[in-house]
Amino acid sequence: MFIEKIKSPQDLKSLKTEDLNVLAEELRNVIIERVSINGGHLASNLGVVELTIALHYVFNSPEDKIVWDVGHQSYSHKLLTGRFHIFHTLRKYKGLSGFPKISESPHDAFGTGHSSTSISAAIGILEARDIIKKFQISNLRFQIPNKVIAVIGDGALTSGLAFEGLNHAGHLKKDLIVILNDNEMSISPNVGALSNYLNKVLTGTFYKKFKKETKAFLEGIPKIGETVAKIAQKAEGSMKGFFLPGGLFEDLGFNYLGPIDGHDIPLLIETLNSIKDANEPTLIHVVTKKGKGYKFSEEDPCIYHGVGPFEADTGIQKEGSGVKGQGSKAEENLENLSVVHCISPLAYHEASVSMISVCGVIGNAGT
Ligand SMILES: Cc1ncc(C[n+]2csc(CCOP(=O)(O)OP(=O)(O)O)c2C)c(N)n1
Repeated sequence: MFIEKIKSPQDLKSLKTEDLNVLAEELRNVIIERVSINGGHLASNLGVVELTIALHYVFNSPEDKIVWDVGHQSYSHKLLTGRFHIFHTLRKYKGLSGFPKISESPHDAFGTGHSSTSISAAIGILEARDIIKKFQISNLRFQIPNKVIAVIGDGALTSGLAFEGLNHAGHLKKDLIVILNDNEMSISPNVGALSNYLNKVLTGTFYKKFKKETKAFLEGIPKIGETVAKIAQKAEGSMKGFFLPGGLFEDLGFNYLGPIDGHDIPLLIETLNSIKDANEPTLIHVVTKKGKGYKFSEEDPCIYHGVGPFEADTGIQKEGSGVKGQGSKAEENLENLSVVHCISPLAYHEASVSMISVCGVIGNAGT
């Protein structure tokens, strides 16, 4: 197995690109096996396997800082940064944390659990880097950071704190890299205006509308209009890149790339290589499938977001794992209440507080 030999991301870089898909399969198997025994976050982790490989293949952690938002998708990151041999201790007493933890590894750039903090945290690291350089501060007990990458899901991006970060980044114009991991899911399906916007981007609505309107406009120009429209149509391929999505992020001061297939490792590597030395804020819109590669979590990523122990072959949750179908009436009520969080912030708050208590009692993976 490749994964057994990877003691640090440097070892990963010695693999051929054609071996990386095999590595992705290995990572998925290790994650499914371990979560089925220890419980934990499953669907979010399975969705970012290829993205994590590509990030560590292109960047140089720990000098380059990867900041995982929420942190519930960092299992592949842990496995590729020298923690494979202790991965069996995941979420156990004195074992590996289920989230990035600064004291656990130099590769964990920021401790998380709270959602939507990654962009602001990444800006903080960049600011510190530039102050150290500007004032030539020496005798540091740590390496000066180089590039900083925030990886944030479309669910976490809907929070106000994430927008503060985008706003700040667009103002500072530093070389921040934001990876938007868009799987159209929060814990449950994502809702809201931003979600609608991203959905339009994915379905190409913007481009189609632009194309229709531009064609009509060009054709309306007397005499030369039709010819110009024909030329424009021929140039469609290249125009697509200019006029497709991302307007919202461009307006906030980001250079926008995407949407790209988040399971295509060569494409991810090529895209990351193309922007890694950019000196302006860049956002790459990556599209992934939550729960990817495991039948049960692909079919129901919501149930497999955070799970207690289960049978890996059948996906059936084990007795007392505290998830759907096992619980008391109170738990059922809380579960019903949690469904409401999509529409009512107050109900969401109440549901979160209640669910946190339930998670504590039943040993579930958490929210
Ligand atoms: C402040 C705060 N609110 C709510 C949560 C609960 N929570 C856990 S993951 C998550 C969002 C998950 O969606 P996304 O960021 O798209 O990641 P995905 O799981 O889809 O990969 C939320 C809201 C949290 N961790 N912190």
